[in-house]
Amino acid sequence: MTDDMYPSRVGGREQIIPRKDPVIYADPADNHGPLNSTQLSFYRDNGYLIFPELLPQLVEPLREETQQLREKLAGREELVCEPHDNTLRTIFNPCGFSDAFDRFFRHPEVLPIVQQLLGSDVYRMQSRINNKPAFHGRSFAWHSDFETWHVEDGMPRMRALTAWIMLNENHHHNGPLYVIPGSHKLYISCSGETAEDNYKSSLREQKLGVPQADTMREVLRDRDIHAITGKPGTLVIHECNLLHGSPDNISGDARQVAMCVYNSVHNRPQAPFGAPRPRPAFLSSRDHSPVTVAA
Ligand code: 6CS
Ligand code: FE
Repeated sequence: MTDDMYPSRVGGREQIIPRKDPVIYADPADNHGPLNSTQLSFYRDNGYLIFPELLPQLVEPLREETQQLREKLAGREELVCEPHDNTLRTIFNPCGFSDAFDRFFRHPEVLPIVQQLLGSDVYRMQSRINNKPAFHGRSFAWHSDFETWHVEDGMPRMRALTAWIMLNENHHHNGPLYVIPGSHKLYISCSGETAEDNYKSSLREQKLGVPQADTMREVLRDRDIHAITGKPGTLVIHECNLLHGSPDNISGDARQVAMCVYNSVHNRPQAPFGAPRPRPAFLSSRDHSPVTVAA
């Protein structure tokens, strides 16, 4: 294992340490990517980008496909339920089981943005559909995805991001994603230790890698919370270390999004930095071959 630049859950006390990696890996001399300099600086400063209603025509086919995946994957580990009942919380690896999702996450309007930000070819590490059912959908605690991927999957550096599309309207009442703009520049090294197979409970309710209240108070002292809302077909990109979470959905509308995690081919996982063994492939793909734009 190489040096651990972002130790977490390795027996220390919780603390905030600075990010040591760039946010944008695009070559500054190369201005051929789809994002302009205003978008690049927004992403650098805030850690996310929103493209309102970018691909509305793809929403209906992807919603139909979601319904089929529920049936196709019944009884498998890829389906994860809510913490307190058996309503569906997450469908993992839609890209592995559906051509429509596979093509969507290689779409010519999506993949080049990802490649520009990460400055390289990328592979798809994880994909998921988050369902947030009406009345039953429970919160996601504040967390950095990178913390989990580093500790449990062995992702060495911050050179990854998540792209996601809203499959229905995400509004203020159905448990939208909350982000803390700028928080991707801090790393929260957490306390605790990761037991074997932590993922079996963490995907229903994450308890490790969740910063304590005092730490969050410190983060929020000079930062705000922003709720990401939008119409169906809105695309969002968020940086792997951006602090985010979401509240319970007590409204009558589900809140459905499809997400894909892209990692640079130059940032392949090593042995986990704080867990006994790597998580299964449906959470961290073993196929590191670069993805290409769909025809
Ligand atoms: O486990 C994962 O890879 C993702 N899921 C959760 C609930 N937290 C960390 C990360 O976003
Ligand atoms: Fe997350």
